[in-house]
Amino acid sequence: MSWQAPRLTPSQIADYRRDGFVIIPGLMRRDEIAPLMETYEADPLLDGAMGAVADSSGNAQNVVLWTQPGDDYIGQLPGLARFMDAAETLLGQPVYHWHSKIVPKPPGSAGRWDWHQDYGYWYYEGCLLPEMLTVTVSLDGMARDNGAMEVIRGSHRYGRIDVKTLDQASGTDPDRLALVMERCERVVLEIQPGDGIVFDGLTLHASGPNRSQRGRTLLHLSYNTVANAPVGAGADENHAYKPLAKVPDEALLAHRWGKVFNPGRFNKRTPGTKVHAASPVGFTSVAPAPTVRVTQ
Ligand SMILES: O=C(O)CCC(=O)C(=O)O
Repeated sequence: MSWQAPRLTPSQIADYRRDGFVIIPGLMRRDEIAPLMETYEADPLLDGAMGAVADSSGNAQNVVLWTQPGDDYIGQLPGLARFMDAAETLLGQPVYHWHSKIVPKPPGSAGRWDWHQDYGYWYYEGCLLPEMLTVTVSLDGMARDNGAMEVIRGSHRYGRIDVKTLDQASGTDPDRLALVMERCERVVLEIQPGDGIVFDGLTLHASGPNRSQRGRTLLHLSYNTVANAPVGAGADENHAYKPLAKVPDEALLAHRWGKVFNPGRFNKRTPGTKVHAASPVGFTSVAPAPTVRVTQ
């Protein structure tokens, strides 16, 4: 196999440091993504594991989360060398898997992610330093009309901003957010299937409803530095340091996995509970938005 998975270039590293995010075209191949999308399209609730959190208007935003690596396709994703290498290059230290998510927006779904910094929540989960980031891959392409992710360029430099209750959900303190937005550019991340983004745990981000007839499905793989494993009252077992073995980049194409996901693969969520139990303000779990089979 002659294909080489991309590695960060010096100019991409410089972009990340300046902007708090960087786009990496072609981070996954479409034939690598295909088994996952075929499984999702055949069963958008992923054998009942798909959950949702309420946005500030109470709309369901679908999400499924996992923390444990494993020998299934989903379990191998966080360890893929290209993702871990990007995280270790940008954080400058060994990393471990914090958690990963699939975040679908079915066609016509209203759910949004209100503006937030991921570290706004991870702070309450016992991570003393904001040395955390997320590698995101678009599985089916995103644009303004299908709920593309948006970021605020350079917002990572403003440090941790308080999380506040926003009607039925939570998000970044709106007064502080407005001041940052006056000073920084808001960027809609319009990318193709397989393109990736890496963004800092302090980068403000959000996404809107899917007003299109196309799905919008993102894979988010979040990493923490080993030295920053959670401590104190907020620390929970799911996010504790566990070694993460690197998986060769060719593992997906070489079909070195059995099933797309094994039984019990995803973490459980109970509708009506706060997802971030340790945070004074969290996300409330609700029933998922109706899902439709996506045909494109
Ligand atoms: O998938 C998205 O649009 C954003 C997801 C997000 O911000 C999160 O999971 O924290």
